Amino acid sequence: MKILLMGHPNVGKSVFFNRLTGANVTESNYPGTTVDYTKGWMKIEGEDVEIVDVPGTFSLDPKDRAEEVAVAMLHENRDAKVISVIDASKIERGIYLALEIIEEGYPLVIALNMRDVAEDKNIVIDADRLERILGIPVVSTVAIAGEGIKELVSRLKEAKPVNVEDIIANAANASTTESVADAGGAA
Ligand SMILES: Nc1nc2c(ncn2[C@@H]2O[C@H](COP(=O)(O)OP(=O)(O)OP(=O)(O)O)[C@@H](O)[C@H]2O)c(=O)[nH]1
Ligand SMILES: [Mg+2]
Repeated sequence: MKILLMGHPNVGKSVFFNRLTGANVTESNYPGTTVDYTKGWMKIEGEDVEIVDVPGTFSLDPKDRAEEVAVAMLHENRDAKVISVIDASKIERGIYLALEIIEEGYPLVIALNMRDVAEDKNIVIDADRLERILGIPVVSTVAIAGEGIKELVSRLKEAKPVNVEDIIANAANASTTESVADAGGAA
């Protein structure tokens, strides 16, 4: 199995990578470019799994060479699972990339990283609710402290392709349920 760590620049992908892999990592130059990336290995339930620290990208519509490499790496690995690392304090920006990757049919889990930074800004994200809407695992993490990493790994087996139409339907349902609940509460 191969796992791609993907997300915006500076969201903690490499901290995740270092926590997941051991000493056995190799840094390579993506062919024909000056863009470097790192890959390594870990064992999950006895299986050797390759982990790739993909260069940061804001979207799948690349704006520079590093983003081109990130998108190419995704497309070269059609059978990979993706750990989508999102800065929980800037979730509305990060979720867009995750949705693009979901739309292309990749099985994905979301790490809502930097929960500590989000909390400092009084941002609290209901990971369970987001998980119900997206239909894939969403785990809050603080990568620098190792928090949530084990849970994230244990839930990788639940990563599955989801239909964007289903997500839209779930989101519509969730907001209806919420407004009904709010109305009930106010009555
Ligand atoms: N407070 C806090 N800082 C974090 C957390 N995770 C990572 N960081 C810090 O955020 C910065 C960026 O982390 P990196 O792992 O280098 O981010 P990256 O996604 O690999 O960035 P690029 O390789 O540039 O795309 C570093 O200073 C990390 O120490 C977290 O959960 N909480
Ligand atoms: Mg990095």
